[in-house]
Amino acid sequence: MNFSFKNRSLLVLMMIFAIALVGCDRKPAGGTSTGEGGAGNGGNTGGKKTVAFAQMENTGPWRIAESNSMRSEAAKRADKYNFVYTDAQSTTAKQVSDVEDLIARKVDAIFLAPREAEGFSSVFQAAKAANIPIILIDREATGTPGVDFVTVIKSDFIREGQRAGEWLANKMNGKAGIVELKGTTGSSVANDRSKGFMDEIGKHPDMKVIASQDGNFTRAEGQKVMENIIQAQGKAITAVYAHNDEMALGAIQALKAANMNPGKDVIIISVDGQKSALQSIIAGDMNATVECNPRFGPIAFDTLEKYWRGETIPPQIINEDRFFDASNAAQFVEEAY
Ligand code: GYE
Repeated sequence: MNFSFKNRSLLVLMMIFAIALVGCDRKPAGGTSTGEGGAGNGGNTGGKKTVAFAQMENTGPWRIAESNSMRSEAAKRADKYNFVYTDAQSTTAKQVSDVEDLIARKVDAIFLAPREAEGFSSVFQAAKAANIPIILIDREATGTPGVDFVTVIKSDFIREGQRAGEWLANKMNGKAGIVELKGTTGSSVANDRSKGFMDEIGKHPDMKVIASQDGNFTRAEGQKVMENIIQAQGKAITAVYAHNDEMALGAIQALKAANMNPGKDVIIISVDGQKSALQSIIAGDMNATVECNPRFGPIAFDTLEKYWRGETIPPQIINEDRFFDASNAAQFVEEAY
């Protein structure tokens, strides 16, 4: 769908006319538009809409911050919404059935943070048939925005990987033995953070990834995987690129236990920007982290309301992220999660 600017303006004009003439916007799911805000069929909602957040898991500071942001934004708009929260406890199949249940219960809209990219096409179809908009937040899933789901709101994960690679190549003067600790296999974010990083370090022939393993975004698994890699590679390791702060903090523990010197002999860079990572930078154990903002609540609800008003929603909405290292960690540690 490649509209020219002129066509698009025409389309916008036509939409304004259509809204003015018919005086209706997109119907809330359930179809029972009441004229007083459309209660949908999400239970006895007292005139409010029921909006759900299907979370993949709720472990680690990043995800807890995301859940809290969604919850507190719903609370701020409690005059309009009832909020339903589901936790798939790190299982993609459970997340699919959570969404199926929400559709069966006829909620008015679903925010979905998909654990893996694949597996959601059947629920996209079911939601569409039930006229329930799904907005993806935080990760991508296979499907077409505007068709299978409204849009996806996320960070630019390829860019995050590139920024980490750029920073590391510079810090190491183009020469390093790198351990890559990857995020959950099958997630869009792990693929992209790898790709961006590899593209960047590929410009430097002596920047070599000597081990790359899945640490599932958790501190415990990051530590365990790092312990094994230290056994195999020892002093050949001069840098760690972890796909999130939790795994980087696990790797730091493993390095310390092996009497290696994280932050100095082994340079550590990761992604997220959680409070304990900034503290670790201040302490000199971690070196840098690319920010990935978990506070989706305001933008997620604003986007849904725009959709319901009939506004055009872009296929992707990309969050702006910052970069933290020893030069600014102290400045931002207080506001971190
Ligand atoms: O970086 C990580 C989390 O999907 C962007 O998942 C998110 C990532 C985040 O568990 O810490």
